[in-house]
Amino acid sequence: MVKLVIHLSKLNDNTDFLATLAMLAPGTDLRAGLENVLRAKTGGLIVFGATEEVRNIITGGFQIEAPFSPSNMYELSKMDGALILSGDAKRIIYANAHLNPDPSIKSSETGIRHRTGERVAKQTNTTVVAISQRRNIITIYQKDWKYVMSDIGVILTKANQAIQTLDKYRSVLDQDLTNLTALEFEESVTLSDVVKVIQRSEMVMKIVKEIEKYITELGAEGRLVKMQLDELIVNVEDDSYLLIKDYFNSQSDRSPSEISRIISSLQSDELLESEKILESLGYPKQASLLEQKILSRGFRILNKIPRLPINVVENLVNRFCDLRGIVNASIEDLDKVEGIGEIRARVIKDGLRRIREQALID
Ligand code: 3AT
Ligand code: 3AT
Ligand code: MN
Repeated sequence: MVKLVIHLSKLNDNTDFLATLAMLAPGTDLRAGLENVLRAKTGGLIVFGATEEVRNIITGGFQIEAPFSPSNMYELSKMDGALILSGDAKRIIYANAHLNPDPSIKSSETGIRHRTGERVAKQTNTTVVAISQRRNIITIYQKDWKYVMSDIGVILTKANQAIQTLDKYRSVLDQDLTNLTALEFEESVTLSDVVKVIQRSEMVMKIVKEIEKYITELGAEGRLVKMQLDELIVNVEDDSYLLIKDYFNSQSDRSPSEISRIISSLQSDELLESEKILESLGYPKQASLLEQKILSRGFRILNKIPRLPINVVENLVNRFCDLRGIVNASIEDLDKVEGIGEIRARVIKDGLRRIREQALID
C-alpha cells in the first residue's frame, strides 16, 4: 500500500525525514523489530524519545529501562499501550504506557492508536511509529507530517523505474552538453541555449534526489540501486556547477554557489520558466535577453583537459576573460599565465583542439 500524504519534493528536502527513513530502513535492528511486531499482528505504538514532554503525558505502564533488541521490542509489544524508546533507540524506557496527548490537536486518523500517535508527534516534537494490528501497515508521524511506509518490493520497482528515467534523461543531457560545446567554439551560444541545458541538468538532479530517497528507505536492500545511481551521476553535478560559473552574470551580487543553491531549490514548475532561470543567474527577467549571444568563460571546457588544476583554470579565465580569449591565445601568451609553462601550454592547446573536434563530430 502506497500513500504519500505530503508532496514528495517537500519530503525530499526534509533532512529529518530522511534521517528517520534511514533509521527505520531494512538492515537495521529497529526495522527487524517493527517487522516482528507487524508479523505478530499485535499492533504497536512506538515513541522515540523519553523527553520531559513525553513523560508528562504518560499514565500507567511500566518503566522498563531495557536495552533495545528486535526480540525485546516484539515481546513488549504484546502488551497494550505504547513503547517509549530513548531518542537514539538504544533503550526501551517504558512499556504498556498509556499516552494522553491534548485531544484538541487535530488528527486525520480514526483509530485510537493512530490518532494518539499523530497527536503525540505533533505535541511533543518526537517521531512516533504506529504499527497497525489489522491493516498490515507501518505509519511514521513526525511533526506535521505522516508517512505510510511502503512495501520494499514496491519501492524497489519505483526505484528501478526512476533509474531508467534517469538513464534516458542523462543521455539527452549529454547530447545537449556536447551541442553546447560545439556552439561555444563557434561563439554562437545564446542565453536561451544555456537556460535549456541548466533546466535539463536540474531535471536530472531532481530524479537523482528522488532515487536517493528510495535508497535511504531501502537501506540494505538498496545497494544495487545505489551502484547504478553512482554510475549514472558521474560529472552531472560538477558540469552543472561549471555551467553556472561559465554564464552567470558577474555584475550581480550572487556567487555561483549561491546561484546553484537557488536553482536547485526551484520547484518543478518554476524550473520550466526560462525567465526564472535567467533571473537566478543574475540577469534581468526579460524574455528578449534570451536571444542574446553570450561567450562562455570556459570553465566547463577547460575542466575536461586532464591534469589541469582548478587554480590554473581560474588564472586562465582571469587573464583571458573568456573561452574565445583562451582559444586565441598563443603558446607564448599561455606560458605567461601563472602555473603554466610551455609543456602545459601545449597540453591546453591540444586539449582544446581535441574537445572541439570531438564536439563537432558528435
Ligand atoms: P481488552 O480486554 O483488550 O478488550 P483493554 O482494556 O485491554 O481491553 P485495549 O487497550 O486493548 O483495552 O483497547 C481495546 C479497544 O478499546 C481499542 C479502542 O478501539 C477501544 N478504546 C480504548 N480506549 C478508548 C477510548 N478512550 N474511547 C473509545 N474507545 C476506546
Ligand atoms: P489498529 O489499526 O486497529 O491497530 P487503531 O488506530 O484502529 O489501530 P484501536 O482503536 O484499534 O487503534 O486501538 C488499538 C490499540 O492501540 C489499543 C491500545 O493498545 C493502543 N492504544 C490506543 N490508545 C492508546 C493510547 N492513548 N496510548 C497508548 N496506546 C493506545
Ligand atoms: Mn482498530
